[in-house]
Amino acid sequence: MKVLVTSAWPYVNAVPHLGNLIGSILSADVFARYARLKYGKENVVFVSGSDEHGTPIEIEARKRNIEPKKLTDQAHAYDKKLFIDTWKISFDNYSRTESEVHKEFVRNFLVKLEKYIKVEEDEIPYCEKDKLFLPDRFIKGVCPYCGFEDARGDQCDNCGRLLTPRSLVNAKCALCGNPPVFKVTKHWFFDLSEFGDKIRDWISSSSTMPDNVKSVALSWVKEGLRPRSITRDNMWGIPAPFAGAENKTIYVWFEALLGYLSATVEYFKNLGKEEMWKEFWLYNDTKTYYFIGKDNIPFHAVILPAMLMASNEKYNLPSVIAATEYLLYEGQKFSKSRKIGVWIDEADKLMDVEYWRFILIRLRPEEKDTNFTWREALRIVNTELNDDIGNYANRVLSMVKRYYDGVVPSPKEAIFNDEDKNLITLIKESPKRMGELFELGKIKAGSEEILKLARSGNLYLNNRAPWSLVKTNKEEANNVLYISVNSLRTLAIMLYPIMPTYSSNLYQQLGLSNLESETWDSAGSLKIMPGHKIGEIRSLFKKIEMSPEELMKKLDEIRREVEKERPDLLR
Ligand code: MET
Repeated sequence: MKVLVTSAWPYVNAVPHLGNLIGSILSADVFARYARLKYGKENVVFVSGSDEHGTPIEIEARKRNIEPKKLTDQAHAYDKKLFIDTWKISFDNYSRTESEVHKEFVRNFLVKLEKYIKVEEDEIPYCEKDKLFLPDRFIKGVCPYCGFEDARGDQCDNCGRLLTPRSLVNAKCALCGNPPVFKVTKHWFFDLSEFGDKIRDWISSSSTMPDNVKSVALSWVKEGLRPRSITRDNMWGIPAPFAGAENKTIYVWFEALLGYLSATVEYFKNLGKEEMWKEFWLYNDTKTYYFIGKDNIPFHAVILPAMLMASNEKYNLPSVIAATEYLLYEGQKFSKSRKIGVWIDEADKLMDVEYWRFILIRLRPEEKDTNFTWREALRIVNTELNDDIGNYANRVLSMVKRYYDGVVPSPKEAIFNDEDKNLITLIKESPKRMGELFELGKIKAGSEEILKLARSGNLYLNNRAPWSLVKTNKEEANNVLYISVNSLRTLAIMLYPIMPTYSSNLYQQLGLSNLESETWDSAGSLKIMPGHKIGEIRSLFKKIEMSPEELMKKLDEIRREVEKERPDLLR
């Protein structure tokens, strides 16, 4: 079986914040790391990239009077480094929509949709001062649904509704602020109307698609799918491949979505295995996972599948679209302009990145919007990570060292009692349950299994008290430590997708090496044998001794420095 893992392509014109990170890329990374252990490294490909076209960048470039590509080159490099080097995101390919492979793929793909493409005249707002059509974000105004003051021509950032420029109240040119006129221009439309039934049948029959995704897709279909314009009069973008559309570019969503395909093509091309991408897109025995924020559901659950269907190539449709709800920051929306939140180039200077990864997975807004608070972040590190997991590991390892000179004792199965057997069952079942939840896109729920196992292990030690058993009943003490040392191997493997370095550290303390060569399916077996010598012990995690107020104060200091270093586009 092949597994394709994708995460939404971040717009390159803003540094992602922690909500963006957990919504897409970090969740996808945790899943990809799990999938490699479960299905084998060679059967998993994880792609994403920078979404770098679109009006906001063209606006910025115009304001600064430089080429948009200059701005995106810098910003792409900045983001890519942050993801890969700082946040340990294990992309197989982090591409960009300016990649030549992508541009060529998009142009070839779109001409294949010919049957469903219509040319129509459309009235587009036009700024007479700037001599420019004003699609999407070139135009701003008040959202007709929620009254948000800063809505864009294509979508309201507040309520998430898709908009048309006509529907905006008090529309203004985003560059000069003057009201636009409406001018007639020709555009190329992708006619989605034929795909309503197909999308409904596909999504409602899926047993793996999460409910929030199903309900958005079905309500779209119910409202009726209409032709959507896929061309723009912008200069910055991929030139439209249609005859007569030489001066137009492709609307950013219709090409960025194809990045999932083109980045897979590019990955294998770079490996010199040009045909192999097809195994991930055209063969039946593949599962495809998309990790996105909820505002992106219509594009992934309706538009992308419709494009794939329309191409007539039998591409695999998404198996699981794991769409998160929103992460709030201390009760408020993240806001760049109001500096509410934490950004991914700041967070790593405040706290260990793997601690962050754990915090964010534990706060992943899986069922509902979730509030990030510093108090909760500290609780997660100090209680869950340090006490529940770290102390448990340390208790077990120290006892093996103290009572057995670091050598794992021999169990005697005939005298296993119920508590022994229960922990063995939990060792066996926890990774299995975690994997099943992960495969439904439930990453936070899956992570719960780690804590359940660690807490049960702690209780087991308390109840069985091996420190006194060693004096009164050595055989039972042997059993307890044999079983609990094995539970640590299980825990290390389960922790790996979230905390790759710390889990490897635990694995080494167990006297084992190369955690990445483990398999998920073996995580629940008791593979540490009697006579095995454990490694050197040290405490795994440290408590954070700062208060929320102190952390926030330090963040302010960090922010002042970081903002100076950001590339132009990201200031
Ligand atoms: N750039 C989009 C966003 O951040 C996602 C594109 S996914 C192909 O919402």
